[in-house]
Amino acid sequence: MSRIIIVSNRTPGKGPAAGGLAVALRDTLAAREGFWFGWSGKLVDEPSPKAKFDSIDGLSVAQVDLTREDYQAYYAGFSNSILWPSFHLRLDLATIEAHWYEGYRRVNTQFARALLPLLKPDDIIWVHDYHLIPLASELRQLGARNRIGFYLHIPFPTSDALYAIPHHQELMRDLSRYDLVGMQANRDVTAFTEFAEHQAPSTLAGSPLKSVDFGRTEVAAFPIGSDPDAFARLAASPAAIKMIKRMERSLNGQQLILGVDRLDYSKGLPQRVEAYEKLLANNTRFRREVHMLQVAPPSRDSIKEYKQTSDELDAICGRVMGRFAEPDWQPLTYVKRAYGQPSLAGLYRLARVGLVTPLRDGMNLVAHEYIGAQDPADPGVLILSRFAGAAEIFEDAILVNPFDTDETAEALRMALDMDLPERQRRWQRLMKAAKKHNVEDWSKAFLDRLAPASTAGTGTRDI
Ligand code: ADQ
Repeated sequence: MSRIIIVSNRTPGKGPAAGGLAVALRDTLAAREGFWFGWSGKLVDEPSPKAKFDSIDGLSVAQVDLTREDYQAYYAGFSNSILWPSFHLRLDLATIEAHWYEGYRRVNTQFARALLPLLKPDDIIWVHDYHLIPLASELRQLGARNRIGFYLHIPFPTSDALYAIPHHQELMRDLSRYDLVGMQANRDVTAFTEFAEHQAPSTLAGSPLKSVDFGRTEVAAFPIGSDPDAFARLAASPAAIKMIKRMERSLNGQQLILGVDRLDYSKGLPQRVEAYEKLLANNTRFRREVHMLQVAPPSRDSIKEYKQTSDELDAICGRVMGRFAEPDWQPLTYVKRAYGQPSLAGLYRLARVGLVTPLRDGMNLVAHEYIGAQDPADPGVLILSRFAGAAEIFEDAILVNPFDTDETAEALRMALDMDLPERQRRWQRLMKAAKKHNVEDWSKAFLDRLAPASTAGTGTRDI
């Protein structure tokens, strides 16, 4: 069987990981031969031309270091200040600096040069996410003939947003150098196809690219999932039970509304707290009866837009506290730290409402995990944004437009008032869907499509 080489911006680190990618892929690699390639997390003065092998929690990883300058341009700059906001349709939060693109390509070239000598001819390469769109182009230029697949964990933008990205034509050509491009949802494949079929003239003056040939690249939706049975087991583990007991003591009979996210402007956190504020303002009967817990560890905090979101969230949480808190009742708790999966599973199980309301999200694994952790005898209710990829899978959640805080407030009221038979009916269907879209089948489906047994390792692709 061919080896699998996973490539992502960062290799996984030790201990609990707050990123969806690491959580999802660690298990895939544990089952196949191969290694995980990516940035070590170290910043150095001179870029390392060769990768260093290491073993992290039994996983074989090959790592390169980045220079500070490249990190700024490639990671904080082009990837997270241009691609991330644009792909999430937040052009208002994008910052464009022309020189970042050179850094983005330089790091992709560095990755390709360091990876190439480690490859065997029949290795299957699976590249992850927007940081590494040019990697197949770079590897093919160096002569690699392996099957190479790309998976985009975030949404694919509409054509308008794509046109706003500097060098978008080259990026699309880069995508066409993959054998398989996987997306989270049908919505993303539709957006991609629209661009590929219509390809309006380049907005880049003087671009040599007039069109991109996607003839040999297959593009399809492979919705990612979690391991819902594992979350069910975790929710009954000693660490989860400890967390549940602690929380039950402090809740003292109040119903828990729970949000768990990386602190990111795509997650719609200020809107979410505002919806909760409206619930309390419009329904006095819920005061003292409910409590909202938002867990949101900071991420990418060197980027100014993330700091702004954090400040905005601090302000709105303070406002809700000031407006509704009483000496013996706090309407909400906002925790800025990461928890291990067992503790998270305990929180999920205890929560009467899982509030997952991103403004736009590739999938959203928290929705999957929340469903997995519920008690079948007394399940909670999932409120889910229509703009998460998960909405294509979880039709039995209460689906909301997260920009409409009145609608989300009403969904909260409905969820809190929902009777047990209705909660059970909805949860059973949600759990069935979560099991159908589990992470193991996701990676198997992608790899089977990338390298069907009959073609694996034949290196048939032109370069
Ligand atoms: P993320 O934007 O990171 O992932 P998400 O899918 O919700 O979003 O994954 C978050 C993961 O981090 C979950 O597994 C969750 O348990 C964990 N996590 C979040 N907050 C945590 C906390 N406080 N403590 C501990 N763990 C925490 C990107 C895309 C998503 C896509 C995933 C996977 O943006 O749309 O679903 O990749 O493809």
